[in-house]
Amino acid sequence: MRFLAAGAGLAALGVGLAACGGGGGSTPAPSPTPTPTNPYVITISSSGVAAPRELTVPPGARILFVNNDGRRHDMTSDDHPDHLECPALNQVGLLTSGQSRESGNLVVVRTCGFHDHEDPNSNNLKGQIIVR
Ligand SMILES: [Cu+2]
Repeated sequence: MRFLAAGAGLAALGVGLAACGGGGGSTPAPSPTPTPTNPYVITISSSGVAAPRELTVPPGARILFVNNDGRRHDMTSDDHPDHLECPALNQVGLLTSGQSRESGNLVVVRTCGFHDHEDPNSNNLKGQIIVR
């Protein structure tokens, strides 16, 4: 009886190993935590040009400004120098080289001009965000 019991035990163990081996290779990797992405991005290129120059967004959107230029840019709402048109844009502010920052939520349906406060006459650094 003792051998029989031992044999049954080994058989059960064998089945267990086979089942385990069969599924071992296909275990899915844990999915990484999703990074929040903002589809509304204005990028200042290495040649100091902001693009896109015109961007249409729904009310409540935030705009991510990315500074890929080698120098800093102070991105603010029109008008200059008061910056009162769309105050949420002023949250972007000073971006050093390589820095990026989001605006506040653009909740008012209107067109928001922006510019580099330190270079207010540069058309390369001006643009419009249409909130509608
Ligand atoms: Cu300004």
